[in-house]
Amino acid sequence: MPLETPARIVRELARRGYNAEREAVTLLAGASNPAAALDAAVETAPDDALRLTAAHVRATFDAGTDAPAAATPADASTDDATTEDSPDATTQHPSVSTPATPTQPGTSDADVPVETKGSRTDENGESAPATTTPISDGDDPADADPPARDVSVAGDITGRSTGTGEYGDFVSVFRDRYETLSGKLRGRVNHRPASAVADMPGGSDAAMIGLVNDVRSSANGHWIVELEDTTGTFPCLITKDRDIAGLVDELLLDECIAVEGTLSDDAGIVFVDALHFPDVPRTYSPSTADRPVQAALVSDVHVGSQEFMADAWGRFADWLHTDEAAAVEYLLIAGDMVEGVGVYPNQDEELDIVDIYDQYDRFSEHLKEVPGDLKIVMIPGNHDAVRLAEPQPGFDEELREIMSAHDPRIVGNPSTVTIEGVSVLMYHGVSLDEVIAELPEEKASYDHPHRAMYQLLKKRHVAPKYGGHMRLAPEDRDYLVLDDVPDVFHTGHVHKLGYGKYHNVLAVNSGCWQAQTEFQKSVNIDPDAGFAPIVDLDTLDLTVRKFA
Ligand code: D5M
Ligand code: FE
Ligand code: ZN
Repeated sequence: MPLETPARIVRELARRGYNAEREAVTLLAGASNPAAALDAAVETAPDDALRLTAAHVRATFDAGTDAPAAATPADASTDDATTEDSPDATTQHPSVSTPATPTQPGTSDADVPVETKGSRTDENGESAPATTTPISDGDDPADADPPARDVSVAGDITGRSTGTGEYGDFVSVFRDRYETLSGKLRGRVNHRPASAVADMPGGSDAAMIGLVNDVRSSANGHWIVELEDTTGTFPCLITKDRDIAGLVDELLLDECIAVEGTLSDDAGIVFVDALHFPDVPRTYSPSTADRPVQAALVSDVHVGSQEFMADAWGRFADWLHTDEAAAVEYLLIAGDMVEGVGVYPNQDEELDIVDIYDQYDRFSEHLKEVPGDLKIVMIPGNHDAVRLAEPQPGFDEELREIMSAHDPRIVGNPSTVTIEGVSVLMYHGVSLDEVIAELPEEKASYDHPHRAMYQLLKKRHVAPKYGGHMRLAPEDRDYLVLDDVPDVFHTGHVHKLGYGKYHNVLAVNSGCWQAQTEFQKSVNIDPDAGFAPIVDLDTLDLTVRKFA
């Protein structure tokens, strides 16, 4: 097998039982005879080495076994694009040979199917300096371990599930939802419990905080929103001619809101003047990294599906080995690693791999194509082999073992992971289908999935509406609440690329690596496949790269 691309080198090293430093791979790719250089480097490495370092490779070069074909490894990979089996490598493949050229084919605005809400950078302005190699200092490469990349995790159900699915669990989860979210609203309204509102004199000012229990229209076209708190329920009337009537179509059952208004003369209903969502403060100021470092945000790989785009994934993995991607130190994967089995009716007709464990084996092989020093974080999705009900715990021991090659951090769905001081809320996104189905087109749609994400931020809950698509596993608390505001919100699931900023929070729905399925064809879902959104963690700017 010719070893002209970094991904092939990584695969070959993995086959021989080695992880590799990114710089080691770059050096091997730059050798005049990569295969011979790889053989020599493996020879040179100590028997107990698990990780091939740049030092091992340099040692073989110094010994004269092989040498870089050109002055820089990057130059040496110039002909990669022509040897790749990509049908249109010249137009779509991000160049691996010329870092930071003024115009990158495949990364122009035309490739990005959605709006930019001011968060995107100039496509080239933020690429990593071509000359930096942050992985090793080069002076003392013998012990050049990558910098410790600290990933801290919050809100992860993994190992903490206590739910038995009994009625009492639902009571505690909704009580916790109410407690947490009403806390966000308490300072803004002078609210009374439902039971107390009923006892107030007619005509009083009245405010309430509750979970939306029902929304119905009255005979004359006004809206009656029934709110529930821990003391009972109370009806609230929103008249159709008020501005706030425009917010009624955003309401989802079970979300927490506050209303202010006047009690009717018979004290039977509140006439609403103002409606509040828990929301993210407009002035929210996200944290950023204190060095130039990037994270790639992907999801929905769907390995095992006939439509999994192995070539596009391979190009992405190759690109991650280039100097241009040197600052990409994190890879976050927001669910649907594999296609799974029995997820949807007739899904088996489009399976390439029918056994779920074989799917994870193959996924793991594809994951090995990315640089071994990337810090990988992953959560499961609805196609993965964990319980479907949310919050979903991270993969079990058997699956972790299969995917252990790059020592990924495996957490539940949802989880908030903090990298370089930036908190990233990772959520697969099943509730997005619901939000898009229920809200008017301009507020949430498959073409603008980030707008549906804005709604979740506004409601401070990743899956407000219980029932329908969303299955809830009741736990002792509501893991789906956004108690803290994240700096970045990362979802997938709907297979559409979309991103923008909501009250300074960067929302990214990351597309997929699966071409259109028969089902998607039948319902006109046109997936955005083969894109990798790359976030600058020091500025929260986003660049989208296309590999399909
Ligand atoms: O789902 C990808 C997207 O496609 C998501 O918006 C749900 C939708 N989808 C895909 N297949 C089906 C079927 N069979 N029924 C309903 N909705 C579907 P993902 O779960 O990531 O494959
Ligand atoms: Fe998916
Ligand atoms: Zn999904």
